[in-house]
Amino acid sequence: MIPSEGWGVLHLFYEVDRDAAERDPNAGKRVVDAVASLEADGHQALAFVVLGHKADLGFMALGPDLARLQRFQQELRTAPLRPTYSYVSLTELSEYTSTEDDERARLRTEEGVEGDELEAKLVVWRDRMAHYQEHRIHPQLPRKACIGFYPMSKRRVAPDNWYELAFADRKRLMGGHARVGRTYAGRIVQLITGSTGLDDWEWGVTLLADDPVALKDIVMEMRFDEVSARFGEFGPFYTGLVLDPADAVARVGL
Ligand code: 76R
Repeated sequence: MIPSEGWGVLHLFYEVDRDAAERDPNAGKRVVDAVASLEADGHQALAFVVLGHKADLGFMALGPDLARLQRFQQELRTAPLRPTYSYVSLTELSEYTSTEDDERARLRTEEGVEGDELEAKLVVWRDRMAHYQEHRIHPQLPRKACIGFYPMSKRRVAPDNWYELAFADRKRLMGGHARVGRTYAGRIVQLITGSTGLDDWEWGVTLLADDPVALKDIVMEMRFDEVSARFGEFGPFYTGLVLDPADAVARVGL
């Protein structure tokens, strides 16, 4: 089941059924094999141990085929794992990304560039955007030490109903958001995946960082940004340590 645009994304959280795990010494290997076989089929997965009692173990799995992702989910169900939470989303392009006209206007007003120089800068810009968009829709998950995941929505309660704002206002507000975000380049890799109509919130936010302080800082700073301050509504937050799958299952007693 291949969506017409974007990849499927599953965030899966489990607690270990200790009694069943004791009777099933091969369970850890089956989980590790399930991850390896998913990856061999052209999908990606991150395994992580979860801090706090919301879960023991988590996986973020993504790739082109929803049926293949469901098979992975089903393979994990044969292990002594009790599901505690899950989230379903698709990678997507943003409707607020700068257009060529936006960039042309920015180059004129902010950089004072015209003519051939402007056209040359636009060629570079187009190439960078093509890469950027490709990465957004078909992300390659980097390996970072920490993962944060939470679902969120935009508020729909008057007078702060995001969906009643004009496109130009939403775009301006998202521009401010992106400016804050870009100051975290190098510290944070973010994946915003769309789940409107697919799961209980509108987006899944996945943050990857080597330093957990970066997870805390970015969310804190964004709370002061108008989009999050006025319109952000948040679900549960999960924080995990990303490990090789074999280490992750061993750490939780599988
Ligand atoms: O097109 C782009 O990706 C560039 C601009 C951009 C958009 C459109 C962007 C940049 N984001 C966009 C969309 Mn984001 N983002 C979040 C959160 O905790 C919170 O308050 C919010 C959770 C974080 C931490 C974050 C980080 N972003 C979105 C959307 C969809 C909105 C819509 O369509 O209505 C959501 C829900 C969302 C939420 N954002 C960035 C970041 C960072 C770090 C960046 C800079 C990325 C970069 O330039 O590489």
